[in-house]
Formats: sequence, structure tokens, C-alpha cells
Amino acid sequence: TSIYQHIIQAKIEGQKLLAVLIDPDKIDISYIPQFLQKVHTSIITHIFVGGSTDAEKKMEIVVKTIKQHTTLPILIFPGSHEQITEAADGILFLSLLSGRNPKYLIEQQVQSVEKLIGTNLEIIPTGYILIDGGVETAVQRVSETKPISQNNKETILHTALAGQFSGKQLIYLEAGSGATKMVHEKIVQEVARNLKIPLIVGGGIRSKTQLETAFNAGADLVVIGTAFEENEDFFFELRSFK
Ligand code: 1GP
Repeated sequence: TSIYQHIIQAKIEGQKLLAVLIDPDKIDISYIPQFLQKVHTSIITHIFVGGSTDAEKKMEIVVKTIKQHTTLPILIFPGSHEQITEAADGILFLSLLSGRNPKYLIEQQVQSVEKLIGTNLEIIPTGYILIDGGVETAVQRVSETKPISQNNKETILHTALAGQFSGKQLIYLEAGSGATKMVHEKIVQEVARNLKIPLIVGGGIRSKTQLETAFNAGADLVVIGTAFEENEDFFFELRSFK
């Protein structure tokens, strides 16, 4: 089955999914095997690789190294078309729906086609919605777009539904890496309740309690990056989950 089919199946069965986000700018290649050993002790089901920038062009080597040390599905979470590599299993084909910058609505997507043609990457159309997470995050800076305020629940919901209506297969509510405020549970609830497609939530989730909050509010898949980078005991804390 495809990665997407598996996500759908999990949603139907109420099984929650957790992705670790590996940023090629932040990880040391030689450290990847050890890092993945820790990943494997936890309830993590997916590996996302990507970042707003990939300053040293390490994406491909990072993905290849990860691939050698895991059987978990690897999805590219690209900050730009330059991060696309065939070494992964699939790609979140993102459109930054919260912004009004054509570069991240369609231009990057067009530029990525040459690389995508002829690969076996599973392409998953994803509506990406940037929400104010309390600090100016890299996505905001790089995409030159403003996040939607958490007070603007209706705009967030309508943006998510506009994504679904235009054929996205996933919606990703993103507070931004390193956010000080995660997407509020009321917002996750409202979007999850109205959406038919699976919902991803990420940004600023640093504790088991926050993870539970996101899952209970209706997130089907949660993404965590910073908390694992800063505290690897967190993998051990997440070795089981009710
Ligand atoms: C960023 O949602 C992810 O795209 C993860 O954010 O690094 O804050 O966990 P954190």
C-alpha cells in the first residue's frame, strides 16, 4: 500500500501517527545512525526530511543515509524544489495556502516537475497553512508570507477547506519550527471536525501532554522536530502511548 493509503487507513482506525522532522541543516551525517536508533525506540511512524533552507545542499546524502538505517517511510518536506531527491519514498507536494506569494503557491511546484518526472516518489498534494506560533519562524522569513493569526479561526478553517475543495489530500497546520505556541487545540478541533482528508499538525510541540492535546483535538499525524533535537530523552518518553 502507498504511504497515503496507510495514512487514510490509520485515520479510519483511529491510529495516531507521529513524524520526526529531520532538518538537513541541523543534523550531522555521522550522527544519523545513532539518532535513528533512538527514533526506533519511540512510537514514531514517519520520517520527514526538509527545512526552509538547505544551506549546505546536504538533502540527498541525508536522505540516503537515513534510508540505510530505517524501514520507516521517508517523506520529503521541501523548503524549495532544490531539496527534491529520489532517495526518499515520497514527497509532501506543498502549496503554501496561507500566503499570497505565487512563488510558493505555484512557481516552486512548476520548477520541481523536471525532477519529479521519472522518479518513483509518491507525490502527496498537501495544503500547507502557516499559523502564528508566537515567533517569527524560518518559513515566514523564507516564504515572505504572513502567518494567519490564531484569533482568525474562520480564515484558518476556510483556508483548510479551500485546500480540500481544490484536491489536496492532506492539510498541514504549521505553527513553524521552534514556535512558542503550538496550534491551539480549539483550532485543530474545528478544522479536524470539518475536514474529510487527514490533518497534520506541527510546530512548537515539545511535550507528551502537548502531543496528546494535538491528537485528542483531531490531528491524524503530528510532526515534531526541535523537541527531539534538544532533548533526546524525549524519544524514550514517547516509547509508548495510550
Ligand atoms: C516544522 O512542524 C514542524 O515544520 C516541526 O516544528 O521543530 O517546532 O517541532 P518543531
